[in-house]
Amino acid sequence: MEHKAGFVNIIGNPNVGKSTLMNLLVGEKLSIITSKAQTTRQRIQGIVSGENFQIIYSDTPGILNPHYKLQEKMLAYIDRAMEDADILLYITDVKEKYDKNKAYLDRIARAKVPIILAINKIDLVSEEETEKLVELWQGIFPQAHIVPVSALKAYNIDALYEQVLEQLPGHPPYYPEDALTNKTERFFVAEIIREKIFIHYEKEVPYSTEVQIEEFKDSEDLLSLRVTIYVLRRSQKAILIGARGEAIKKVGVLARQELEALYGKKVFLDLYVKVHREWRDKEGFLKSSGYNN
Ligand SMILES: Nc1nc2c(ncn2[C@@H]2O[C@H](COP(=O)(O)OP(=O)(O)OP(=O)(O)O)[C@@H](O)[C@H]2O)c(=O)[nH]1
Ligand SMILES: [Mg+2]
Repeated sequence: MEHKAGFVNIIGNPNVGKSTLMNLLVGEKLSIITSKAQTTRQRIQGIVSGENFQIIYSDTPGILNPHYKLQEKMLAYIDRAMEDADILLYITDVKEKYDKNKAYLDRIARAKVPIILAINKIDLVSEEETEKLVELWQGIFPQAHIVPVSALKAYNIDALYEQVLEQLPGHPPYYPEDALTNKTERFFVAEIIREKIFIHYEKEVPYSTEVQIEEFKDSEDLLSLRVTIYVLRRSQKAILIGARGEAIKKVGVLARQELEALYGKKVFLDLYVKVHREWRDKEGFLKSSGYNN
C-alpha cells in the first residue's frame, strides 16, 4: 500500500476546542487547555505515525485581531498554517456565530487543499440542533467534509480520524516514526506553568504573563527548574504573588504535581516574578521565548 503523509493544520476562532481536539487525536497532552480565549500562542505539532501513514497535526492560536507584537506573531502562525497545509481542519463549535470571522471563512473557502470542518462541543446541544448546524456549514463550505464531534466527551473522533486518513496525500514520512512534536521539553514545561496561570488568574493578568525557563537540570531522580514569570506591571507582579505569596505558591504546587507525574521523579521548581514593561512588543524577548516567525 502506498504510504500517506501530510500536514493537517488546525485552524479556528479562540476557545472552540482546537487544542483539546489535537491532544485527543495525538493521544498526548501537547497543548495546554483552559476556558480562556487565546490560550495557545504558538504553533505546536503533534505527529501520529502508523504503518502506512504519518499525520502531522498543527495546533495554532485562535484567529485574532492583533493589538501588539505577540499577537501579530500568533496571527502569523495561523497564516503560515493556512499556506502549508495538506488538509485544513477548520474547527468551529456549536456556540459561535458562523459569520464571526468572515474574512477567514472566505480565505478557507478559496483553499486549494481538502477542508475538513469539525463542529465541536456537540455535547452541549440536541441532535436536531447539531443536524441544523451541519446543514448550515455545508451551505457555507459545499466542498468541505463536515464532522460533528465532542472533543471533551470523545464523541465521533473516529469519524474525524477516518476522514483525515482518507484525505491524506500519498507521500513518504516526513519525520522518524517515533517523532512526537516539533517543540522542546523546556517549551512544554513552560506551557504547564502558563496553563496554571491562565486558570488561576483573571482579567488581563494571564495575557500579560510569559514564562521562561532559566535553568533546566534533569538528573536521574530530580528535575530542577528555575523559572521566571514576566509581567507588564508592578501591580500584576503583586497579584501574581498574592498576599504572603499564597497565590504563586498554589501555581507552583499545581505545576510541580503535574511535572512530577509526567517525569516520574521529584521536581524542584523555583519561581521568580519579574516586571518587563513591554515584553509583548519586544522582538528580542519574543524570540527568546520561542516566537520565531
Ligand atoms: N462542552 C465542551 N467543552 C469543550 C469541548 N472541547 C473543548 N471544550 C472546552 O473549551 C475550552 C477551550 O478549549 P481549548 O482546547 O483550549 O480551545 P482552543 O480552541 O485551543 O482555544 P485557544 O487556544 O484559546 O484558541 C476549554 O474549557 C475546554 O475544556 C467539547 O467538546 N465540549
Ligand atoms: Mg488552544
